[in-house]
Amino acid sequence: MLHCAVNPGGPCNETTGIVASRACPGSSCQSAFHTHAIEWDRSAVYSKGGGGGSSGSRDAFGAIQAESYDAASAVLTETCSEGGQDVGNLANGDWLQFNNVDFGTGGALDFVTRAASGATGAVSGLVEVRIDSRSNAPIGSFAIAGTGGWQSWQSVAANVSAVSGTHTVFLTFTSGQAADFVNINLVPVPPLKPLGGPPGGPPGGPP
Ligand SMILES: [Ca+2]
Repeated sequence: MLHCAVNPGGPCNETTGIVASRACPGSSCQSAFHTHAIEWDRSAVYSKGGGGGSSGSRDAFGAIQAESYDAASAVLTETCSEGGQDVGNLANGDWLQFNNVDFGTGGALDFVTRAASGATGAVSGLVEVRIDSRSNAPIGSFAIAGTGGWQSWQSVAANVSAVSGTHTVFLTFTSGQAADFVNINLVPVPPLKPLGGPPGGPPGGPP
């Protein structure tokens, strides 16, 4: 019988506990501590929520929910004050992967991300946009420091170099400090538009 976490309820269904009971050899079960073995499959990668991914292609000119990532480092998803969820616990070395993002016929773009940061003091960091591989050079980036809170959202723009066609998009997070420095809600925020183009202008529209 396994007991854990909180009482009552919780993942171990307290006070009942989970897993079948068995006789305790040599002593009364409630008279002493017992040794248990737990098998933990470390070949699988788990994340807390999110990671639902998407089937088919994503429109780079529509809103991509940050929490819809296809793969990620150790991050969490949480309730977002703007509705839905956001991705938090983003610190140096973290990353989010979005598969099959269709940039259409291309052109340089204002890539606007909805971000918040409760970072304080000297904590800040860089959010970089990379295409096809996390080890490729970034095509654009923006720096962010505290916005006044982890749910104080701002639209932050990065100018990204010309991209066309369908790509895997990575957001990578770098900072000189170990602390979490940013939460992400939407990436990008529509309208993703040609550099210098009219707000809401169509992709490839006149500058
Ligand atoms: Ca979201």
